[in-house]
Amino acid sequence: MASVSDFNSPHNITWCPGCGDFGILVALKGAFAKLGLSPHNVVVVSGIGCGGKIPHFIRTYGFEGIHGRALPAATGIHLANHELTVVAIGGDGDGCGIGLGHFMHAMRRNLDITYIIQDNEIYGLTVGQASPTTKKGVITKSTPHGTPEDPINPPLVALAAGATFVARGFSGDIPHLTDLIAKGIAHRGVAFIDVFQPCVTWRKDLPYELYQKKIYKLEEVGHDPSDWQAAVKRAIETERWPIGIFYQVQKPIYTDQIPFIKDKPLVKHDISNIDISKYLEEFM
Ligand SMILES: Cc1ncc(C[n+]2csc(CCOP(=O)(O)OP(=O)(O)O)c2C)c(N)n1
Ligand SMILES: [Mg+2]
Repeated sequence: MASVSDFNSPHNITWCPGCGDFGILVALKGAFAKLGLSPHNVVVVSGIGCGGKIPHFIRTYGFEGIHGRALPAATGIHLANHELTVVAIGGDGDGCGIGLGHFMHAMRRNLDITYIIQDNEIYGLTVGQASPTTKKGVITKSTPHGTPEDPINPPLVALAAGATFVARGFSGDIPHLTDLIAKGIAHRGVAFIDVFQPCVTWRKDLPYELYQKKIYKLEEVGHDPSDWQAAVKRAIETERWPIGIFYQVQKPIYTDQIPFIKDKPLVKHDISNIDISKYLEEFM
């Protein structure tokens, strides 16, 4: 059985000192180890951004795709071999800006994959523009008078789109986040985890201390994760910021409903006797 250090990558980490991505990386490795997964059974798929570099910093199979497209790649990998553990991960810009359509469709499909948003409420890699999750009125490089837009609320999007596991974590509480990611991966169906992740360079107005002051844990207030309406009420709270599992329900997963791959992943089917020459002729 693999331990946390088995997931250590030899590459130098290029995130800013103090970046919340470090906490997410440690929690992700911890969750893999906690579940007894081995590096060769796991694929971490990202888009582009500071957070999107994570496949380089963890020793599993990995794929750093293009901006906003972590989920289409993760979907393809999962449909080719659903015996692998597939974790898609990316920034708030990646998932709620250019990738928002993919985010919603992945949630409604109930693929048995996990999707994590590294939510620092800023475009980090491109040096500090407002993102879709930046709160109204916040001054950034691209919004010198404060952003005039209301933000997207990722857990609410996931709940509206039909996700069967919706949670939020905090990169400054690694044991809690590790447990949340492990529960998300263990969930049979799509699991979405929004992670509050301080950007110490471009969001100095949103430091660890503010998260610590505002956050409370859903499991400590008697929240019922099987109640969708209660989950929505928690997701739209603004005064205090709940973390933990908002919602979890069991529904048939995508691959169980496709007879050809239900019991055998696509990659394990014998294709040696399939003649595709007639289809190729069309393009010759
Ligand atoms: C198609 C395309 N559009 C825009 C960009 C430029 N770009 C790179 S990263 C990024 C946003 C990064 O923000 P986020 O996804 O929140 O990740 P973070 O850097 O904050 O972790 C953008 C707009 C790109 N690489 N590709
Ligand atoms: Mg970001």
